[in-house]
Amino acid sequence: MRTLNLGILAHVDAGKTTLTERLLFTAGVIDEVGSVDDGSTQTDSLELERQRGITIKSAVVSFVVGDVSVNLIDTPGHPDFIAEVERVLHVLDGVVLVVSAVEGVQAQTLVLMRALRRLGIPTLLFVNKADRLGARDAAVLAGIAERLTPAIIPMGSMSGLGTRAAGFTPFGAADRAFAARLAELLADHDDDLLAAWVDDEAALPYRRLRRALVAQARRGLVHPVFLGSAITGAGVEPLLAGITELLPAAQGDPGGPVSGSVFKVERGPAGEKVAYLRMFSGTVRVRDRLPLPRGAEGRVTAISVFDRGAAVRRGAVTAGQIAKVWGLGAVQIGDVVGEPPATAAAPSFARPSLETVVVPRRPADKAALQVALTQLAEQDPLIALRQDDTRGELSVSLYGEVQKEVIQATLAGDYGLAVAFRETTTLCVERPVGTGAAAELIGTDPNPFLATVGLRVEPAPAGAGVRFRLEVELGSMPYAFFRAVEDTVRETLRQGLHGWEVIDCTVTMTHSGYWPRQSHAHATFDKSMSSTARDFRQLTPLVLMDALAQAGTRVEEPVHRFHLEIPADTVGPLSPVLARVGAIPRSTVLRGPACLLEGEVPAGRVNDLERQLPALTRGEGVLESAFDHYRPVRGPVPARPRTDHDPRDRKQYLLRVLRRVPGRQDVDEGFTPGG
Ligand SMILES: Nc1nc2c(ncn2[C@@H]2O[C@H](COP(=O)(O)OP(=O)(O)OP(=O)(O)O)[C@@H](O)[C@H]2O)c(=O)[nH]1
Ligand SMILES: [Mg+2]
Repeated sequence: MRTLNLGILAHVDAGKTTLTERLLFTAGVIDEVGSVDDGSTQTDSLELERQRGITIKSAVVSFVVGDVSVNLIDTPGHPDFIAEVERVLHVLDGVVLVVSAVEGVQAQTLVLMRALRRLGIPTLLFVNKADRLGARDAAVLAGIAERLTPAIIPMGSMSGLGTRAAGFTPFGAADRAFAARLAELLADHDDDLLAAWVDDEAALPYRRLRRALVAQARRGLVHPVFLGSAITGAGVEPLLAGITELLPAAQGDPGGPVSGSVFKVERGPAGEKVAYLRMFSGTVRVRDRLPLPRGAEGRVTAISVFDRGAAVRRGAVTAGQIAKVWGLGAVQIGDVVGEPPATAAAPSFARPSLETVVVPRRPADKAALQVALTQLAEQDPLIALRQDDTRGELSVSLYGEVQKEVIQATLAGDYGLAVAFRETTTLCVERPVGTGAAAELIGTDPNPFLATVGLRVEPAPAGAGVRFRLEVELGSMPYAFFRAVEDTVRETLRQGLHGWEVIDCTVTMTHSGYWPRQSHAHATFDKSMSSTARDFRQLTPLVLMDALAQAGTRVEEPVHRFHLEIPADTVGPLSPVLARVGAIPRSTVLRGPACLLEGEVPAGRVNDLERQLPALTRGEGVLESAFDHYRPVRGPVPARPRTDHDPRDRKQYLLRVLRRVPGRQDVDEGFTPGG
């Protein structure tokens, strides 16, 4: 039996969870279709999801159609939870991207499709809600072709649009127009087909076209579109058939080396960690010891493989499958188990652009809050828990206000902690503007550490992230020392010259050196003469911040692209508000009584605009926005307080790190940094 790991993606409220329910029903896994509005679906199982009627966490269910075992991952559509989508993208073999027939393509649909195309993930589209009043087919298909991708092919036609009787009829061999559209689309990537088509269009057999469609859809080159309704079930059977026919099965050799990826971590009833592992190659068995990143290891105590609707206890999980795995205490989301999978997990979406301080309502809860937030950060690393030891504050990164409410409700519901938030602030970033280099040599004043580290910092292209390179021989030092330098570089760059995270830069190690352990011939191990990884960890921040200060950085703020639809007569009163929140309209189009405005707005002001919109537009204004880029901050450069001593204040920094070294707790303010 083949396995297909399928993601359901869409903008918020498009009907992903309802469609998931309908697919499970159609495949015979459940006898009754649950409802989001009653809180009775399979995948919105969290208390909070049921209360709010939105998906917050990705959830896995499975079913079998024909000879394919499908693991379906239902994802949240709200932009505040995009991190959940990010984490599942690289474990998917294929995707159904849902678009509402009423609302059409939305900003979030664009964001998702862009990522899917960049990663080359085979994607079918499903135009949902065909039963709802106001459902359109031609206009929505035109919107998809224009805004998402021209490489689409509608797989059937609708009747009774906008009514409960809406029905979908798949095209077949007898539809000449369908065959002609297929030939035209598929010939783009298939020269033989093009030649045959040019030769004699009418003689091209439908079977040949269908074969080419399957091949190209499975490679993500073309995107078949189905239409229907998750509520009434119209079009869902053809979609299900399309999922097995047009999407590729998981590849991978069960006998190969172990390679897997952890895309979700949750806590079981007893607080134990449960890792969701997608296997790309090899087999993992109960009682296996698994190497994890960060030098950690875990011993598998139980495995549940997703199969025919549920996760069932098994002795092993093998290439292509998804399982819940117990026993990996040190596991974190995004961890690679064994060999790294072929598909690199570079981030696909923007990082959070907001930040807020979390304050316990009862001061005595501070320690408990820290434990709770640490656990939440395990499940969602992008909330990037930040502990400011100097001020005794805890802050988290956020995508938006809904995520903030969810964190608050989770802390109250799961941990019994009442919290308040300080004002939400914008998370800026720092980008190096030039090149800087610095080095400290071993045994040379004023370097008090037994290590030589030289680093050069250079700007990298937007979106490149932080890259670490070596200009010294890898064999020149024990690998653990290089590892210590690289890890510390990444850690140090979380707080740049102005306290913001440094992005998009290349750090090159230009000098390295160490003193080896004293050999047995001379004496026993003497710490004062032998380098350790700690020397490298402590020296690296000094060198890196020196180099960074030379390079210089620019503080940039996140900017959203917005799409605003308002009654034309409200443009006047709205304009000054747009100006006040720093929005810059780039285009204005009148469409009947409506006005469409597009432009840029600072991420930190989107919420402001959202709040004022209803009153200014009689409740008719619709705002969509999504992260677009970072732009240099205008006016005074905002600084973010550091959570530790700045390595540029060399003396304070050395005092702090040296006091942690056994035997040196006595160093006082009077010492000289060279000593
Ligand atoms: N009329 C109609 N309503 C639908 C259809 N599909 C979903 N809905 C309704 O649309 C609303 C949102 O549906 P969900 O299935 O929760 O949408 P979702 O995409 O999972 O939403 P998030 O996970 O929060 O992003 C619910 O009220 C559903 O009942 C459909 O085909 N027709
Ligand atoms: Mg949902």
